[in-house]
Amino acid sequence: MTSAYETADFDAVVVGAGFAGLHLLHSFRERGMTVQGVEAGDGVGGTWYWNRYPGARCDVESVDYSFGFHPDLQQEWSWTERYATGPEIHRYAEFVANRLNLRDLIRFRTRVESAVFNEVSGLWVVGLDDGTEVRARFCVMATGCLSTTNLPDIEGIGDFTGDIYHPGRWPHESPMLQGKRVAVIGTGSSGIQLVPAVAREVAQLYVLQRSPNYVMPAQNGPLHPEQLAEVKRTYPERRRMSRRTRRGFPLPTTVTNQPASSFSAAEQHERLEAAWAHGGAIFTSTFDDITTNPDSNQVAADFIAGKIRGIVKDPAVATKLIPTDHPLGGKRPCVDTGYYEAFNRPNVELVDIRETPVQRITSNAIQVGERLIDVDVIILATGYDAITGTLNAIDIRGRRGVKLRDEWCDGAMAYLGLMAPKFPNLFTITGPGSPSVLCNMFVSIEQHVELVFTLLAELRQRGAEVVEPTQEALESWGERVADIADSTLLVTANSWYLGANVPGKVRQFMPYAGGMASFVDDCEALLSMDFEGFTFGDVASYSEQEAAAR
Ligand code: NA7
Repeated sequence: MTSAYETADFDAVVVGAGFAGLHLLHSFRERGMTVQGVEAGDGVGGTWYWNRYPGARCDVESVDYSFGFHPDLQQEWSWTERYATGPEIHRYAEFVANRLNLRDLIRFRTRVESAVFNEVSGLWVVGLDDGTEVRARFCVMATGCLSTTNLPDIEGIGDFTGDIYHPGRWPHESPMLQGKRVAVIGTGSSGIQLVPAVAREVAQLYVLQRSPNYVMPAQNGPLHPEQLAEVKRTYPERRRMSRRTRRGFPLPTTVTNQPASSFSAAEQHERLEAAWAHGGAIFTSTFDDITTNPDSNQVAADFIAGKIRGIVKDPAVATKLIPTDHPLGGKRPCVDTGYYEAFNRPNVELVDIRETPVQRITSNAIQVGERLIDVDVIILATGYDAITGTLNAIDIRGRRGVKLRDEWCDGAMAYLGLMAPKFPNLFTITGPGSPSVLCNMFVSIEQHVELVFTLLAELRQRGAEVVEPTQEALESWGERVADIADSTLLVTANSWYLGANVPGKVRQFMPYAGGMASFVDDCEALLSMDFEGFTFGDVASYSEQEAAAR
């Protein structure tokens, strides 16, 4: 029997150098373990490395969209705006990598193609696109929830002779759009951020909308030094509180824990007005039943419709911008600066492609119904194959060669969002079955990274070599995740949370919708019951079981 430690190149391999990857690399090294990071891009930052489109900005407040695990990081870094721009967040990623001296641990410009568990050595053999392999005892997928683009299959798209961009693959040398005729297809968060930024530059902007979305104002502004100093002074408590909330950041006073029905119509309006003035997607938590009670949801949705009518001067355009096909919060609410206002500009036209669909793309135009719209540039703000897309793109094989993508073909689920049976020592940070995208991603990431190291400490404590969840634990977790989602209105929208945006993808609500505080409680309860749902063993016993099974 070969010992795992004799043949491993590293104790761990971490796939991805976004924020999860950076936290993991630091944490492995801090524990005296050897680790290799692998990253497809030639820099750190993940989402913020790739998303360099005009207007890119976070929809969680900057002071909360940052690491809490290292006291020096949060004291040394100073955010300049309430909601940070993409470039500022990217600079923050670089600051973290430099400050913690992580770059030397990462192989950049290298894509992971496969990860295969060797049952004899108990090692993960990770295949890279340069033809080499890395062997490690632990393999952690820190590949991000929104990293594989969803590109529409529109007839003739290959014939277009102008430029086509996706926000998540925006050229690092930003293209000149001045004076151009530009079409944006897609009105999710990316499209909604792009539109006002691009409208200022271009000759003509066509916004091709299949479904309108609910958009709430960021009410962004500079962060004043006194505000920042107060946040820094209270950071430990702020981080602790963030884990005790649903969304992973402290709640403003505009949020009540009462249903809409406990207020008169005038009080409801007053509260919604205050939430609108406060800004951000937390508007959807103004009453505690907005995402569970259709009546409450309608009150808030009607309020937004009124705002849209008040901002957009052309009543016909305003009507088209008002969502009617999904409840507020059913799709990820968008946070903007100037989206609705952009439709008052003479060079911006809303094109309703639900009413009149795109027929095809020609060498220089998009054909919508009978109309040919001449354009120089097409921006495909059509989203991502979320949560599972990147994991399924890697050939991940566990015990007996079982493929993760086959295990997930009828619906993806990981125990606590982190581990799947038959895939020992493989971890999926913010994987399906965890709060991930429904929560501040930094809180989701930090909680999951801690969970990894809690499991590794237990492994060591037990003198075991491999940890994996049981099939029963996975199934019961999957039922819990589905039950929580079914108790909300979130399952009624054709959202990427459900995989509904990708043709052929199984329709299944992937994130844990009970909120971060509840998820933390669930995890702690299971771990306190002698690590309920996990099995700890050694490689030899697995190999013997496998030999017997054959
Ligand atoms: P989203 O939120 O998935 O939005 C994609 C948009 O593209 C949405 O309006 C879609 O309309 C539209 N879309 C997708 N496919 C097509 C086709 N084939 N034709 C026309 N329109 C299409 O992606 P984003 O990048 O904006 O945001 C993703 C997340 O990134 C965001 O929530 C933040 O967390 C950051 P649909 O609604 O499906 O009718």
